[in-house]
Amino acid sequence: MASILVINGPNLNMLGRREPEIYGHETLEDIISGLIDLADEYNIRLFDFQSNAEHEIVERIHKAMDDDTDYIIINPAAFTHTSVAIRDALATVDIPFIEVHLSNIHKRESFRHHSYFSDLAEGVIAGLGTKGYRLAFEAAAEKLEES
Ligand code: CA2
Repeated sequence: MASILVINGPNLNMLGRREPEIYGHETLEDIISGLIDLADEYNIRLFDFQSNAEHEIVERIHKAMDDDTDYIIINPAAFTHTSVAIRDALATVDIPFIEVHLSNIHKRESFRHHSYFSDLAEGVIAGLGTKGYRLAFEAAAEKLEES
């Protein structure tokens, strides 16, 4: 059975509780439960991980090599714009990944316009809210079916 790992970075555990005008009303638990249903439909094993700590995300990405993760969907949140360490971890494990953002980072402050991940990602989705996770999951699942 193929496996997809969904990683969410700092503060995304607060989704649905603050700033709904930017990030919407759905909680992270809602997003993950929607992805669990999709994973069942595609017969894919879903791993999910959220952390507010950079080193924990780096370590979870390393672990993805040992648990035979086939694809990663990652919203690195604020680390998108700062983390060479998470970028290097993704490059090291060499597992294909899709970068997801709830908001359109290009419509926001200029410091959000640069991502340390986009040039390594198989695809980037931004600005489509929580639907972006489902689209990323379907794209990853279909790639895995093809391979
Ligand atoms: O749009 C996205 O998904 C972001 O990755 C979200 C990050 C932000 O730093 C990126 O520039 C774009 C922030 C996540 C913070 O999440 C919160 C959720 C609810 C309330 C407060 C923060």
